[in-house]
Amino acid sequence: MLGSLFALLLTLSAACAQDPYGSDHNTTSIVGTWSSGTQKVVTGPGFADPAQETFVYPNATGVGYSFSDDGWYELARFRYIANGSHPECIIATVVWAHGNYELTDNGSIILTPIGDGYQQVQSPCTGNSNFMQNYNVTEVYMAWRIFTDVTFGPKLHLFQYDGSAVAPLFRLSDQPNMLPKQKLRNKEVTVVTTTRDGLITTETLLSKRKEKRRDAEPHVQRRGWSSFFW
Ligand SMILES: *[C@@H]1O[C@H](CO)[C@@H](O)[C@H](O)[C@H]1NC(C)=O
Ligand SMILES: *[C@@H]1O[C@H](CO)[C@@H](O)[C@H](O)[C@H]1NC(C)=O
Ligand SMILES: *[C@@H]1O[C@H](CO)[C@@H](O)[C@H](O)[C@H]1NC(C)=O
Ligand SMILES: *[C@@H]1O[C@H](CO)[C@@H](O)[C@H](O)[C@H]1NC(C)=O
Ligand SMILES: CC(=O)N[C@H]1CO[C@H](CO)[C@@H](O)[C@@H]1O
Repeated sequence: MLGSLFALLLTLSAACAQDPYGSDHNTTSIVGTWSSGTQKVVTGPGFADPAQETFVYPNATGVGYSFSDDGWYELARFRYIANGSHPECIIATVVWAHGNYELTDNGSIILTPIGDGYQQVQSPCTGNSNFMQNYNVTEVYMAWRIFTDVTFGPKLHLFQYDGSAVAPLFRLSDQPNMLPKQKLRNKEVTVVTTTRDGLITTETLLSKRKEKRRDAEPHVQRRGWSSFFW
């Protein structure tokens, strides 16, 4: 179904070079707060505290975006990456980032982070099973469309360059739910690179300090992998 939707989009964009979006698009502005699936992953203070490099884990996986009317975006994502041959080695990642977005003339959307994003990785089958990384990935989508779902209202689709679609995003609010639009984590002074068990990671000093504290105080419980399954 998404495939035919996408074919339709391509036809539309080819047909109207002047209007890369097409007439069915634009039922509403992209400005607001959007979330996929069960809509549990939402940007803003309820998800990430960049200064402390912490996350409040949502109750379900998914992705959330907010877009402001002055070109700012925020990303929140919580997902599992399956391992076919070793199901017990499923990897969980939680990501927060923000920065500037651009709606280009050819209909694509470019999300450029400002460099203070971070990611927590829970990887039960590697020696370093729970670590924090810097996350500064530019996202480019070749097209975006907003349709109106009869049940859920405005629905945002982001299309990747390989033609696949990101899970549809439902609008939670026409206002963006965002942390302050400025650098919230000083990654320059905190970066340290380490290699463990063949895994090259860029860990932050803050997360290392937390590890040390945990080692020094055995009564402080380290958040384990098992706490990520409800
Ligand atoms: C997850 O669900 C529990 C129980 O419904 C609730 O108390 C908690 O606030 C939820 N957590 C988040 C991050 O939404
Ligand atoms: C659309 O424009 C952006 C920036 O100008 C560029 O990066 C991207 O490759 C273009 N996409 C296509 C399909 O030409
Ligand atoms: C983050 O990525 C953007 C876009 O590639 C780049 O301009 C910026 O310098 C990067 N910031 C850091 C701190 O690496
Ligand atoms: C699956 O897990 C095994 C055991 O840790 C690992 O060797 C392998 O690289 C993993 N495969 C993928 C695709 O991540
Ligand atoms: C009503 C509305 O939101 N219109 C928007 C349609 O899309 C263009 C291109 O993104 C925007 O500039 C309009 O504001």
